Amino acid sequence: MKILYTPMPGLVHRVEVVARELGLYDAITWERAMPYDRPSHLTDQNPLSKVPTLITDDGVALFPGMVIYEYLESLAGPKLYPTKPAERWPAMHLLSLGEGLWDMTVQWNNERKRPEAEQSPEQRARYLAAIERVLDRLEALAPSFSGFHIGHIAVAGCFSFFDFRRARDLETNEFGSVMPDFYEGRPTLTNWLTEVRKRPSFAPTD
Ligand SMILES: N[C@@H](CCC(=O)N[C@@H](CS)C(=O)NCC(=O)O)C(=O)O
Repeated sequence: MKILYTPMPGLVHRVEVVARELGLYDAITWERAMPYDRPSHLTDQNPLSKVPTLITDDGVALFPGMVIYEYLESLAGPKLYPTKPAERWPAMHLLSLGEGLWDMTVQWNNERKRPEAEQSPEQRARYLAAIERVLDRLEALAPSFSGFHIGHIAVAGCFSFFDFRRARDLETNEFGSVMPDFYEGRPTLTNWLTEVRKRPSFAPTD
């Protein structure tokens, strides 16, 4: 099977963490695709031109990330999706928060990448407010986090992108603004992140 994705130095993608946790990383051909360039090797498989996209050995293209995680779990699990209802649905709640956080961050980032005259400050503020609300919810939930499951990967994986993006903003100022420090004022979440990201599966590939 193959996964089309966008490797970046120092950034670990959630789909990579899932593949490592399930022992499938080496069974996958990892192929670079830049979604905003709409390359045909990506759009032929996923007309939305989004990464990650997985192509099974039978030639079925799977996306978005949540479907890929479930597919990988079906091959090598059960491991990352709790099976008892009392644990499963809170884990799914975290997965939804983590995926939504990612999507909202991508939208915020895309908005600030547009030429300044075309940007909508209201829209940017709406995205940012949603991001902050999700993070506040995660801070409130963090004391109850236990074990390690797909919801935790979805949440912690966002912070790999936050670290990457904020460091790059501070270094290059390429979009004329700096991503906020999303750790600030969220000590419980920060402590949990520090621990969970010690897992070998969160180490960047390069
Ligand atoms: N929720 C989606 C998020 C994927 C996503 O936003 N990917 C971005 C790159 S970080 C992308 O492909 N953007 C291209 C576009 O939106 O046109 C998933 O899990 O697959």
